[in-house]
Amino acid sequence: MTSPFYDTNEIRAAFSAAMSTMYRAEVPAYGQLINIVTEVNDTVLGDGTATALNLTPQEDVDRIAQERHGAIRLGTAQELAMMARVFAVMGMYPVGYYDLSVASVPVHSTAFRPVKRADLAANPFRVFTSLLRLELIQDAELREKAADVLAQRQIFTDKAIELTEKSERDGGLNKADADRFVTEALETFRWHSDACVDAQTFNALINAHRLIADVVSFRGPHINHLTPRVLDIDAAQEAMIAQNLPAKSVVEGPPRRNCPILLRQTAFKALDEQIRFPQRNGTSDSGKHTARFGEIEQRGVALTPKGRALYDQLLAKVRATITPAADGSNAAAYVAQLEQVFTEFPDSWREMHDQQLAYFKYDLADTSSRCGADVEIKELLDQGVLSISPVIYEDFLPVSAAGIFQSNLGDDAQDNQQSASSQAQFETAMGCKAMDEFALYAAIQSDSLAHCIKQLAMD
Ligand code: OOG
Ligand code: NI
Repeated sequence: MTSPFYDTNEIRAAFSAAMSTMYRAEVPAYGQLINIVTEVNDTVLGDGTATALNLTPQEDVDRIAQERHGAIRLGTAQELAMMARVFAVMGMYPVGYYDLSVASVPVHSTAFRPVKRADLAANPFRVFTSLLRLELIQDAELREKAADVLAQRQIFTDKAIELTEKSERDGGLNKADADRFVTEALETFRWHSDACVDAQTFNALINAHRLIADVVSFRGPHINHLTPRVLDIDAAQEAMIAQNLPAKSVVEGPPRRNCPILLRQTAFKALDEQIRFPQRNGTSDSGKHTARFGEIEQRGVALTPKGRALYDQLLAKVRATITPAADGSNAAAYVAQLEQVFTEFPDSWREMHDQQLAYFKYDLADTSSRCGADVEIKELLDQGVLSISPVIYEDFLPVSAAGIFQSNLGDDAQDNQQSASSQAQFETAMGCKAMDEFALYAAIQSDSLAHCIKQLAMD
């Protein structure tokens, strides 16, 4: 029997496409970035360099042109809880927990994304979603004012809420409702140039922390960037610079490698945008805000806890000797140090596999082979019976995210002392638990192996 409901993967794909169209119209430089990425990806896929990446054609390659992530920052627990329900309608669930207070950014975050292999292959759209920690505003009066402003806003349309409830009640939405849902949900992410606080409050919030002003001063959590996936981020970075986009001075994450790991990211800096403040006599003051930027990323293999520990250890070792200066003055020295230190991280798929540093999908390369269940996997790989391809990393990196936040808050971002938050507090606010990313990757790996073993054992 076919389902009466529209596929959640289709809803997510439609939403992601609608968001891209909206953002392209709002931030023209994003369109420029998409063109750069498309060109670089076409080159890489066309000239054979992609072979080394060992991508799975029906999964990684097919989805690449539509692939992107976005980010929003929410103000209250209620907003986060409702947002989780809205994302669930599109088959997106919270994965992972990121405490950004370690980088003096007063938020904690999760990423909403599809979790199953087939759903990721259909469309991997993700939204990095942060919740403001208002308790970090030290001035009690300003803190109350901010809480009041947030309490008065409704970031979801009535229809978006109604359709979310309908989907929860019925177990899905039909095509017409799904189309309407996408249009209504999009409203939450739209940019509003009219601030909902006066200029004086805005400036007080900016002084407390630029991020607090960004969250509290507007009617909704405007999408602050949308990030396409590129297969060669260094080529894309060069093209950005050549086209005068204000690119960040270094690429965040691991160095360039033959076999990419985790996530490398770069961005162009936030744009100055004209905003208007309401005044009592009905006129308005104008001002400026920097909120929205463009970002690109190159994704590599997902690491196991062991691989991730090695990555964290090597990155910490680099950063103990040199951290990238905001003005880019030591960029070359930083990259040299990064490359040197990361020579310790094996750079072949097979080594990473054998040392259990990363997750892989197994495929039956020789479908005529048969064998018992007791054969070693390494032996089957050596014999060419099995082949491996990387499970792509679908999540984010806290040090990189902090770098992205900071480069877009202005280089004068305050260095406040902040108390650490906790995943439990975040989950209480959200009303559900965040899934463990490692468990999801491990399941993709073991399912693919089980599938191969079953075929091998068949007579
Ligand atoms: C989110 C920054 C994090 C990433 O790619 O690491 C992020 C934000 O600025 O709201 O998107
Ligand atoms: Ni991002």
